[in-house]
Amino acid sequence: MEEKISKSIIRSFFNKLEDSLSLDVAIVGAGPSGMIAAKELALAGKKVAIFESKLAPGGGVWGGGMLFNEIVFQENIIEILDEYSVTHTSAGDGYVTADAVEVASALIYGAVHSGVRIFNAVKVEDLVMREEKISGVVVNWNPVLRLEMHVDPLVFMSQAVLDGTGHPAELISLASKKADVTLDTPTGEVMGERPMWMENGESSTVINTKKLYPGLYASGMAANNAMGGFRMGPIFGGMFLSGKKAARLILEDID
Ligand code: 48F
Repeated sequence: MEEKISKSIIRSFFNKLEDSLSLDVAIVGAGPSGMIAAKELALAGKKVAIFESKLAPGGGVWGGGMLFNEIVFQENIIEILDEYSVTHTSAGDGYVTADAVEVASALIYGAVHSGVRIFNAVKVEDLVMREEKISGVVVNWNPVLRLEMHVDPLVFMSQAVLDGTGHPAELISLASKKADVTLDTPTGEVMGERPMWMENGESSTVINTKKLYPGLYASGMAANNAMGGFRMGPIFGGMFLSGKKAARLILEDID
């Protein structure tokens, strides 16, 4: 019995792992924008994996505003909440609230149920670059990195890589600093996130969602950081629309 249980886990995990070594899309970060994009891409028939450094996918959704676990959406994205069967309550003036835990779990289930593989506790520590194109991600167990163990990583190749790492825009920064690439931003470099301005941040998140270098795309707060957009706090419509746009852009390129 004990052997059977362990063998079953090892076999099915390694099948999943081996089958993900060559991906259509590698998404870094299981925040709302990354998970929305992942589901869209998987439903379009693409092989998609999300690499999430934390144990629990969901990014900044779980905690709501200052740990009050409710989040706000604009009424114009109710259609997407309905697509995920998330309950919402009118807050007036064109806004609705939703339970942050319900939203996070719906996004996770929506992605995995559509065929996305989520590798959790796995951190992307570097990018693969081939002939002026980002071609994959370099990963390691997050606990290994946190303990600063000297352990070499493994590599997953991918036609497209989406930086959904949120505020730090880790991959875009890495591409700019380490690979010395010129990004498709006004300065060619990471512009840096600006302070809070909710309406502006919400709309700019969607506008800033783009391909920044061949093979490398940004969504959510990573896109705002790269392009110098404003932050917006616990309102999430822009993140959802950013994920949808990122998926559309990637599909146009890799289809
Ligand atoms: O920050 P996050 O939720 O991404 P997002 O889609 O959404 C932003 C909102 O949550 C919020 C906001 C809303 O208005 O401003 O902040 O932009 O999720 C990013 C995820 O990426 C993971 C991180 O743990 C989080 O779950 N992550 C960050 N760096 C890495 C990573 C990395 N190098 N490798 C793997 N995962």
